[in-house]
Amino acid sequence: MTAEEAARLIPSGAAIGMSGFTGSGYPKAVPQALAARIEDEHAKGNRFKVSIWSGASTGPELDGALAKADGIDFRLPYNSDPIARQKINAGTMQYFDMHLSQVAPMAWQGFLGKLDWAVVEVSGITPDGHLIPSSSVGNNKTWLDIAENVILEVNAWQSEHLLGMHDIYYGTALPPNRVPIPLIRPDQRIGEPTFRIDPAKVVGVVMTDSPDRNAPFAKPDAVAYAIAGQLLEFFEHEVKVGRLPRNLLPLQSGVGNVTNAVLSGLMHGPFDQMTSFTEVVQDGMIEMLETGKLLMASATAFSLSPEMAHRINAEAERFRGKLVLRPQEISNHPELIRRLGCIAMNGLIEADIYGNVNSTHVMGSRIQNGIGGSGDFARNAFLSIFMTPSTAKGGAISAIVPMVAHTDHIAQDVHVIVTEQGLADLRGLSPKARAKLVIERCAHPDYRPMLQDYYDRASRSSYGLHAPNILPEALSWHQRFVETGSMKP
Ligand code: 0RQ
Repeated sequence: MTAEEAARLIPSGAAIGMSGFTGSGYPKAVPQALAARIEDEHAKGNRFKVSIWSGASTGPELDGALAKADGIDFRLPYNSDPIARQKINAGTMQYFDMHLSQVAPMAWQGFLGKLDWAVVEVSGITPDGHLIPSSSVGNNKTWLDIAENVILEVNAWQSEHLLGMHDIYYGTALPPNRVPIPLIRPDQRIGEPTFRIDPAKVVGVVMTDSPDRNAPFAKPDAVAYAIAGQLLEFFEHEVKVGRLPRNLLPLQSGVGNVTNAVLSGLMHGPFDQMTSFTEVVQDGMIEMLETGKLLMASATAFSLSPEMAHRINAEAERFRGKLVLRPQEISNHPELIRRLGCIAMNGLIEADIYGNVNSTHVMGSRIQNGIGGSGDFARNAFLSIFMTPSTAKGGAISAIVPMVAHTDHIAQDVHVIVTEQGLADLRGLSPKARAKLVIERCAHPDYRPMLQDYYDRASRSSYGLHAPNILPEALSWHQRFVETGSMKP
């Protein structure tokens, strides 16, 4: 059927499980047709809103179009769309930001309510009625299993040679019937190459031919390279003292400028035969696969530049043995991250002198994206690293503050903090020892004396001297930014 016919089937108030993860594998036609329908209904004075559940961020044709139409009442679990972000922060869209590994189990547990519809992009349908996943897996298995009605978008832009790259594991169960997940190596396949689907639930199939939202990567700047340099030196040191093997441990890397610079550093560094157990495969990883630096990568989605996406589509067959795409409850599963001993590398908004990290809320109240998989990995990794430029907004904001205005990752889950200024290895240190290192190594010189002064005065007057703080002053830097546009006095 056409996308418009499919969109006409979905009523206002529906909860819809959409495919899609970091700009890949999301449906492109039905959400836009639904947004147009919502705009029509609103023009007639009728209320029309839906709830959107996804894998992670999607694209402008989905979150962007529906948010612009004021059509989203409730959204989970991760968003990076600027229009949706603006609506969430204006208080007109409800948003439930949650750990990505927990979405599927929570959906089965019924905590999220009933899922009425699934709209899922696939790259094909096999003659025996199985679905060939496209460029992300995300929560699709769960949406297809639990939704009452299913609409499929079959996207001809996605390569048919993706068949065989995915590993869809059907062995998860709820307590008390949960059993260990039999994965002990990142390259292992424990599931099936396709999704199962009850054909009776499929009420529509829409053909599309549209590319994923593949944004070009910004070339890493000097700050990103400085951070990457610090980190590579640290890895070499850890190998030398015998705390990491020569080929490191399975790498998890967040997306963005800085992590891309780290990947590019690893590409030219001394480590070989590395593996990756992560959430998204970016350009840097594909380049490392090509040179053999990286043996394989396991993830739940691609997040590629347009050129690289084109290449993967053209050469999917060649990469099939080296890439595994899994459901996000498996790619981000705490049990597997702990067992494999991943090295987690994620970005942050701000960290405090004691090592607590805020990944999500600017000035404690305005959501940037969401926690994504950072919590799944940080808590369970062998080594949990957070990286950031030491300042934001042209120096008006210090990324190192006396107290974070929102906490996503408690100090226990933050082993190492790296900025372009330096690296602080916080493992095994008391709060006071952590503060000394974070101020000395990570803070920008413009803010270092201010932090030292705060810490010195707190050490004299704090209610307790385990993690000294001056409560009325701890968040005053944030308040100053809100009032004056700068954290500087
Ligand atoms: O805003 O675009 O308006 O200029 O935040 O910051 O420096 O470009 O860094 O792209 O690596 O994002 C934490 C947001 C960092 C990301 C975060 C503003 C800054 C800019 C982006 P502008 P940068 P990055 C698994 C891991 C959570 C999810 C996660 C993230 C924008 O890493 O979403 O880790 N993490 N997933 O100006 C005010 C500060 C700021 C600040 C940065 N202190 N105050 N604004 N910004 N620091 C991977 C996946 O989930 C796929």
